[in-house]
Parts: sequence; structure tokens; C-alpha cells
Amino acid sequence: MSNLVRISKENDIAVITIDNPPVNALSPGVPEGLAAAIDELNRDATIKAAIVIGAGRTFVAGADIKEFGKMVATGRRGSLLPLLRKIEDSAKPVVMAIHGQAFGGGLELAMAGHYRVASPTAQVGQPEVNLGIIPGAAGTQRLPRLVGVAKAVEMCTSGKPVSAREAAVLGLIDKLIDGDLLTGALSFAREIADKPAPKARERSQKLGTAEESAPIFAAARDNVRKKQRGMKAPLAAIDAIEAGTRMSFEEGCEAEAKLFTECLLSDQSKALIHVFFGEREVAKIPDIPKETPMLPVNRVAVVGSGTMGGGIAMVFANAGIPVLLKDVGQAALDLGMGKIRKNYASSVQRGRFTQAFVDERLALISPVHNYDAFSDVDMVVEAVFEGMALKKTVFEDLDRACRPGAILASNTSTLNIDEIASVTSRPETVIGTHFFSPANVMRLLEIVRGKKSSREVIATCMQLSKKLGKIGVLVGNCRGFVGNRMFGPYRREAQFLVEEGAAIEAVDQALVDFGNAMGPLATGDLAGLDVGWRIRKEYRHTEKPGVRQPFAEDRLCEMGRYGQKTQKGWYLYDENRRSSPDPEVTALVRKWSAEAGTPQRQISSDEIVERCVYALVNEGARILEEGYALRAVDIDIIYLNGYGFPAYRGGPMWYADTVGLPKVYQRICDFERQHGELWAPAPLLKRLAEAGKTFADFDKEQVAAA
Ligand code: 3H9
Repeated sequence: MSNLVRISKENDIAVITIDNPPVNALSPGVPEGLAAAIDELNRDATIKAAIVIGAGRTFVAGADIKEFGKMVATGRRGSLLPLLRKIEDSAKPVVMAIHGQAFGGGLELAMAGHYRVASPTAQVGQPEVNLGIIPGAAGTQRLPRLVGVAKAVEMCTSGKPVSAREAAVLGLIDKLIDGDLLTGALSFAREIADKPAPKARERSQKLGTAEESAPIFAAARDNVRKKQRGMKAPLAAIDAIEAGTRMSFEEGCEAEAKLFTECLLSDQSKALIHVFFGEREVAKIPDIPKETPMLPVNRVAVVGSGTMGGGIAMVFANAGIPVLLKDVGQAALDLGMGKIRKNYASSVQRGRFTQAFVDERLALISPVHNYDAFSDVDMVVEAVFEGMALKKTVFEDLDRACRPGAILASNTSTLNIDEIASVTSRPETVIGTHFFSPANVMRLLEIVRGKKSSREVIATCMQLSKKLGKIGVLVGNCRGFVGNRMFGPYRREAQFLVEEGAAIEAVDQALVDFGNAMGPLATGDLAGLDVGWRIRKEYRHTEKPGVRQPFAEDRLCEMGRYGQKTQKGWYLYDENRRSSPDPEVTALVRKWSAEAGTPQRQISSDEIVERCVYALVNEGARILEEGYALRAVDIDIIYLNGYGFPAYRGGPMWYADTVGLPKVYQRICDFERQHGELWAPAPLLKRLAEAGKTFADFDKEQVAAA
């Protein structure tokens, strides 16, 4: 037996324990250990049944994702499938006792057992699509036999877990165990020890007929094409489940194996695995060790009850943290609280929250119009209008009102956090927390490190982001930080393309077809074109004379076309914010381009994508070299979670690696020749391309050097 799996005896029941911290992944040694334990079970005449249970915090989180590289290289899926067959064929019944998670290969393992019992708080699921693959150890074959085709399709395509309670209703869990899982599992095992052991692979009642299932598959494919646009794995999962309903179990497993391998070898899977590890990597800050003491964040305050402030207050309340919401007067507060109530009401309507949950959350938000109660809070997030003078006044007030050591955070999206900190007597507690709009929905939180921000404050904010359901990424203090600094050149290119003759809709469509949630021009309309316009006006003096700048958006703003909020921007909007093209804008841009002498030409969708995405990559490379992002993967995680970049492309930097940095560099050099110095290639990109390296190599070197 391997040291990752141990077997012990509780009278006539064997207890097989998987002990592979932190999440009992099925790493090499675990399947072998389990196989040896099953042999032992069947050899020992004094044992009547067995329980398989996980040590530590969970049952089994799935196959070991770190081993996927080897699977790709060898084309082998490891020893999981024969093991599951061995368990199912065991002459003595095997009870799977689940706590924490049975995910992916973990659920597949559980389904090979004859019975499953679970703690009520456990979760089960097939999240493989999130890694660009499908279940590869007969999950697409056993799951529909246990829960029916429709539910199996839903679980395998969405990747979302179901609770043990729901799984019990579905027939996937045979019994919920309150109290100690092992004790409950032992008495369950004694109850069933002498009964025939059911095998999931032999069940067919829930599979239904081809006619019954056809509409389920058709609807699921439609749904995937709409909601998981561009993703291959969910469609492959449907194919595998469908194959299982038309063939024998063995043939179904073969069909699954073929589809699994295709997915595993795809660029999408490699990108999504990069994202999986990346989301965990960003939490690791080289100069801030895990043991850094955390500060308490039990009561907070938000200054400013506008869209951002209100959304941020909801984020804290949703995490169960009481929050003071401050604004200047009753009218502003009433407006802010009204918006919060409206947001919550729509969540109840959509079934996301129950009314009781919302009532509890609303009770955690206390509107206030002065700083009197601020002496009690552990952290303040300032979310007032974006202007340095105003922010400084607020921070002077906070410095007076808050207790020493309280974290003073600014939700600025562009301003210099050190300058804000300089007006306080405690710059070490000042930090940027840049939430994305709508704050209660978007997952990204850029945490902006000031020159003097203390390690404790940074570590606390990073940990807090997880508690708030956000993904925190630490960034340096430069204009626009990481996300918005890169977004500038991206949107600049979108405008240039229109000014050079591309149709507005063609630019947006090319990027939507690439996989982005929205096109760059439509995004501008959504965010408000005036926001960028105001910032550009403020920084105009920093632009180098003679360097080409886009003009179309500024002119639209001068006409009062600010986007969705004025029902006119790049597009026209009706009262429901549905967009339609506006021929007037096209005519205007053509006229302005003629006046500016900008030559007009046909522009392909490939060029649109290259110009916009490589603009991101080039700026990303500069940011990386200047040290404002810790790793290329941090930039990727920012773009996936804050800017709608498609996860299956891994983020802009990973995408550039996939294309090949020499090719990306060459195109950027072409663009520099054609369009001028804004396209000067980033020195880091040049160096990596010439050395035949990737951004991923750069990250590895950074980690090694830390
Ligand atoms: C699969 O099973 C394919 C099959 O069909 C069979 C094919 C033949 N492997 O998330 P956390 C690490 S595909 C390796 O921070 P939490 C993780 O990187 C798999 N490592 O904790 C992290 O490492 P570090 C299907 C894994 O409590 C540490 O564990 N399964 C794996 O917030 C802690 O993780 C999935 O997709 C793994 N499978 O959440 C489940 N899982 O500390 C993926 C985790 O060095 N996992 N690690 O950064 C999860 O969803 C969450 O980790 C879980 C715990 C909910 C389990």
C-alpha cells in the first residue's frame, strides 16, 4: 500500500483512508494505494464491507491537475479507469463517505462505489469543463445512470457543484449523515454489508430513450453556444453523454476517452489550466510571507454612496461584515440606499438570493452622514468622485476620524495612491482597492500597493478579497494601475481602426468573435465615454506633440454623446439599453477622417484582433518590466476577471505565448512602421522573442529568483 492510502479495521468493516494533502487529489500513488486496499478487502475473510473516506478537509478534489502535462506527453490517463472497475467489481460492498468536495475524478471514484453517504455540507460535481476538459474516468457514463441525462448534462456542461442535500434528492447520495461522518458511515456499512451491491454501470432506468433525450441534448447545445460561447469542452461533454445513451457502457467509455484526449490536447485546456493555477498564484506575494499577521476586518465603512460605493457596501454586507455607508447629506444617502435596495430586489427576483438573506444583508448597512462612528471601524473604503483634491480632503478627514491602525483604502481607478496617502499621518495603512463595476458582481479587485503600504495591510487586503468572493491581484502604483493602463492602448487602437475605415460594428464583432464579452467601442458606451475624455483632457499636456492620437471619441463627447447614459455614443440606445448602429456616427467619422487626411481602407477582422490584442500585450510587457505587475499571469487574471477577456485563451499574455512571441513581436514591429511610435515594441517583449522565450518562462524565472 502507498503511504497516501491506508487501511484499518473497525471490527468487520475496513476503513480505507486517502491522505494526500491538501485536497486528496488522485496523484500518482493514490490509485495504486486504493487498488491494493481493495485487494486486501477481498482477501481478508473477516471483513464484510469497506468505507473509503478522505483525511483532512475534503474527500477527493479530483485528478491531480499538476500531472496533466505528463498525461499530455504520454497520452495516458493514468490508472484511474481500471481502478474504478476494480472497485465496482469488488465482491464486498464499498461505501464512499464524502465530506468537503467530491469533484471531478473524486466524484467518478465515488460513483464507482456501491453506495455513497455524505455530510450535509459536502458538495459533488464534475468541474472539468472549467479546465477545458471533460470527465475522463467514466463520469459522463456513470453520472447519467445515477441522476438522469438532463441533470448529468447540466452538471458536466456548467461544471457547477451540487450540494449533498440536492445530490441525495437526485439519487447520487444514498444517505446524508449528520454528526461524525465515519461513525455514520460505519453503521451504514453494517446495514448494507449482506445486501447485493448495486453497480452504477449496470443501471439503465434513468438513461431514457434516444427520442426522450434528443431534445435535452439539442437544448443543451444551444445553451452552451449562447452562454459558454467559444468553449469546446461543454460540447464534448454533451457528445460523450449522448454516446453513452446510444452504446454499451464500455463503448461509451471509449467515446469519452477519445473526446477527453482531444480536449486535453487543446489550447483551450492548456489555457484554462494556466488560469486555475494562476488564480492561486496571484495570492502569493514574494516579499510577504504566509505567516504575516493579519489585521482584523470586522467592521468597515464606505465613503460615497454612488454606484461604486453602494456596490462596495453590498460586497461587505454579502460577506456578513457590518458596514457604515457615508455620504454628504440625507438626499444622497436615500438615493444610494434606494439603488442598493433595487439591486437586491432584482437578485431576489432572479432567484440569486432569498428575501430573508437580503433582509439580513440590508440590516448590516447603516447609512450615516458624518464621521462620528468611524472611530470603531477596522477599514474604510473611500469611493467618492474621481478627483485628487476631493480624495485628499476625504483622507484628511479619515486620518482624524479613524483609530490608529485602521486600513484606509481608496477605490481610485487611476489616481496616485502615494499622493493620497501623503495627506495622512499614517501612509503605511493606506492602500488602493480598485473594485470593478458593478462592484457586487465583478470578481476582480486590484489591490494597489503604495510605497509605504505595510505588509500587514497588504496581506490583510489580499486575504479579505477571498472572503469577499473576489480575486485580489496586487499591482503597483502607476497611472491606471495594470488593467486600465492596458485598456488605454486597446481602446485607442479600436478608435484608430474606425478612423482608418473599419465599420464600428466590425471592430466590436471581431473582438466578440475572438471571445471577449463585449467589443471595445460598446464597452466605452457602457462605461461612459466622458470618463476617458475627462481624464484625457487632464493629461493632454503629457502627450508628445506630433504623435498620432485618436480623435473620434473626443468629438462624440463634445457633441454630448457619452454612451448608454445619454442613449447616444458609438451606438444608439433605446430605453431598455438595446443598441443599434447609428449611420450618423459613421458619416461623421468618415468626414473627420477625410479632414484629418487619414487614408481609408478595407480592414480585416484578423487585423482588428491583432491591433487591439497586441496593444494589450505590448503595454502588459512594459508593465511587467517596470514591475507594476508581479508576473505575467497576474495580468492574465486581471484581464479575465475585470475585462471580459475569454478564459479559454488564458489572458492576453498567455495568448501571446500561444501565438508565439516572435510572431507577436514581428507584427508589433510592422505596426510601428505603419502607425508610428505608439507601437514601439516593449523591450521585454523584444528580449523574450529574440531569446525564444515566453512570458510563462519569464514568470518561472521570477518565481525562481524570489
Ligand atoms: C479531473 O478530475 C479529471 C478526471 O475526470 C479524471 C481524468 C482521467 N490537483 O483551491 P485551493 C491545489 S480534473 C492538484 O486554494 P480551496 C491548489 O492548486 C480535476 N492540485 O483551496 C492549491 O495549491 P497551492 C477536477 C489541486 O479550499 C491547494 O490545492 N477537479 C487540485 O479554496 C488548495 O486549493 C477540480 O477541478 C487538484 N485537483 O478549494 C477541482 N485541487 O496551495 C479543483 C486543488 O499550492 N479544485 N489543488 O496553491 C478546487 O475546486 C478547489 O481547490 C477546492 C478547494 C474546492 C477543492
